[in-house]
Amino acid sequence: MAKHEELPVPVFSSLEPVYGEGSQLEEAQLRFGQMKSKFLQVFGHPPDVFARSPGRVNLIGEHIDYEGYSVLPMAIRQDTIVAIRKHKEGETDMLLKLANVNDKYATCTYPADPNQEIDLKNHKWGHYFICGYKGFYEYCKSKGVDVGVLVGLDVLVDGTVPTGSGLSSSAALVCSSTIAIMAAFGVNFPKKDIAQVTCDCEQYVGTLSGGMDQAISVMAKNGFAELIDFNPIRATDVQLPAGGTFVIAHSLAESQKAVTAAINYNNRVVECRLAAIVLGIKQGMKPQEAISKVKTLSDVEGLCVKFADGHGSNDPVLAVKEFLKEEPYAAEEVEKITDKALPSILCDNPTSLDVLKTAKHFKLYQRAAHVYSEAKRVYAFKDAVASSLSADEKLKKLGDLMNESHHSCSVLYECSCPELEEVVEVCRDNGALGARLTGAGWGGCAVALVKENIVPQFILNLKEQFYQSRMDKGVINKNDLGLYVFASKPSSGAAIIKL
Ligand code: NG1
Ligand code: MG
Repeated sequence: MAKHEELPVPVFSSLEPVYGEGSQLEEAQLRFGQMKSKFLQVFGHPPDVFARSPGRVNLIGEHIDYEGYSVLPMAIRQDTIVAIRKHKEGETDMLLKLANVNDKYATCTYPADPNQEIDLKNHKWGHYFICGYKGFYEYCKSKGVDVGVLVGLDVLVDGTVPTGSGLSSSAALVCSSTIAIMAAFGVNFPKKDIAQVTCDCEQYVGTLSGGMDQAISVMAKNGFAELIDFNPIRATDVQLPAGGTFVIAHSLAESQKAVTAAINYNNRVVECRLAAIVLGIKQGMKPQEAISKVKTLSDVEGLCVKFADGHGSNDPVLAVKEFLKEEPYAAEEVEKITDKALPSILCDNPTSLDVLKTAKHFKLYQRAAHVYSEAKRVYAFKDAVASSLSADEKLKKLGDLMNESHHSCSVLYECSCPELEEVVEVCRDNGALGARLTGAGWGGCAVALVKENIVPQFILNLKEQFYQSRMDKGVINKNDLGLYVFASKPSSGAAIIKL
């Protein structure tokens, strides 16, 4: 049997396989019905096909995907649906027309040209569709797949993943767009290839992001979290222990990923790259060799052999302590070690070069210590799940690892913010076994592991202790509370739906 990730995206002719039954199915029926009529109203034709892709919550493994390390997310039920219609031959309108169910997102139009440049100075929600559009054509070209002449596309989008929340609304949109385009052109590809293409093409919006969000959105399976490995992308099912539930709680600070947070995010990616190069050189690589070969901290992990912990395993965290200094490095200090100016080290990527315009110093020790320790926690989490511990002991261990992860994100990686610290604290005070920020951070959501039997009371307490004062101040509307704090089960991945 072909491996799950080798299979193409599943195609369904009804909503049940994706949305199950009960209220979730009813909601979905309503959404698809509304999309059909809105599509007809806006474009004068019905859509050919729909694609959907979910958001995700990362349980553990933060800011390490772009360093080549495995992460452990699960898909959530909130998703993005893209309805699409490919123009027929004879329709001369060579445009991609993008409409959104949500009035907040104005209709936008782009040329039907896969080589177009995305205007990063002028951020628009439609840019994410264009990422997928470019990625689709690049993939087809690399595989020699002929999809015919360029034609216009009509597109309608409906997303329920809260934006700027660390729940990957962006990847849900890029993945559902890419898959909808595939379906409109009558092709389908292995899920692992789509995960790679969407990961690469989301970078067109100007973030040096890793591949976690797209991988889980495309490859998730109902009922399982997934251990996602990179290079090549692979997903391994992780069955979470019984009796525990993950509760997602928004800090109500919006992480403006495409605008401001991208600066922080890209800054961390560059710091990790420099830390990796310096670690390589300190452990015997020639500067020129390190500069050309070392891209990520995982590239130099193998050099840390001297630091056996007494049990035969090597600990890169010890190498960080030995070879990097805790004080931030000035650019000149790094250049002294690398024997090369930073702009010429980072010249292979214009986004990295941009970071140098604002970054004045580089916290190599802290960033590398976070990445290596977080990578270990992901495996410890997976091992605990698979161990012979009792369900209660497992939950306790997972909670501890989540707490350690948060501490490392907060103190070493500095990707938290006061609101996230507060919501994490409130979760722990109310009996969470563990709580941590999830996603890129600098705002967005926390995820808490909570014993199933206390979940309703836990959520009530959060409402009282964290959200009530914000509702009083009008930060959020009482009726929307369910969008900001909710329990989540592992949901299914991307699908093509032909109704
Ligand atoms: P979100 O939470 O979507 O901003 C980002 C990156 C991930 C990963 C996490 C941090 C994108 C598309 N995704 O997620 O690849 O690095 O931050 O673990 O930028
Ligand atoms: Mg994102």
